[in-house]
Amino acid sequence: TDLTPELEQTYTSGLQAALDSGYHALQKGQSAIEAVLAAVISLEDNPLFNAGKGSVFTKQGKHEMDAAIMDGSNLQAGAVAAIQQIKNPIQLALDVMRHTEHVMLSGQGALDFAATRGYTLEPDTYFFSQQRYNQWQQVQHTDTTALDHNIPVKDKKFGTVGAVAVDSQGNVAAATSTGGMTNKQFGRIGDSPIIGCGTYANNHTCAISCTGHGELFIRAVTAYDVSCLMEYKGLSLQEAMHIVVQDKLVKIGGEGGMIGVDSKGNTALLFNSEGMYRGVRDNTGINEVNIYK
Ligand code: SD4
Repeated sequence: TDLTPELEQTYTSGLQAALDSGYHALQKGQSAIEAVLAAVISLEDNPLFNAGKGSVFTKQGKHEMDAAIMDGSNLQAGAVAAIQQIKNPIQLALDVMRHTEHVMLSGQGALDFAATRGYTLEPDTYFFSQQRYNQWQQVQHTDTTALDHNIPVKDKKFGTVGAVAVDSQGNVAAATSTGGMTNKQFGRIGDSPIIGCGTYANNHTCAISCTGHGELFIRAVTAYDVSCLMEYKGLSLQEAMHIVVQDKLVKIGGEGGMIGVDSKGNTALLFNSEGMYRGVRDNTGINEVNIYK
């Protein structure tokens, strides 16, 4: 691995903490939605990952975040796009789902809505991390929209965060949150908040959360494509995800990966990128965190 033992340990405990917060929500009898919310909030609050605190820098040196959450039991969804200064974008996405008649709010409109729900704005400095700043410095004066490729440890994994869960009722949910891509254009929106692209959940098929080069994930309609392959071709989650990640995305140069779960509790975690930090926990005793290929 290209990580120092210390950094490796920090990533591992960050992932485990997120898994635990999601799992404990389920143990308390909460729904899959509450579980993915808890897991993603834990990752947004962790500056190691590219979501909430620790989000990457835009070309203008700001942090613009996207997030979405979806309930597979009724196909309800909420999303926010290109928002600044919100500590937990995934919470705001859930509020859009629960307290508006809309699915997605962006920019200032999303912030106006947040104010009506009692959110306060964090200063830009809250989102700062040296690692993301260094990354941005390397590409700031170019036209490159860097993937998360250039951090000092030469880590080529993406930092977007996501969670999928199934609860005891067989309801699935998915949540994704991201700062997007380093040096992205002001106003650029990635796949994460777009239902069916970076995020999707449907009890009849699966819940999916993606990370990777968003433009390609939008064009491939990735998350819904996995669901479609299951629904209309009768494929298993693993088979469907394999086609999308290892074949369809690869053919158009779409680097990244995804995590998924179906209503029976089958899971799949696949990527065509150099790596993907990931973990699984369930009630049969499986509790695994993996930061290696
Ligand atoms: C995006 N999919 O905005 C995200 C990028 C990502 O870690 O995964 N970054 O395109």
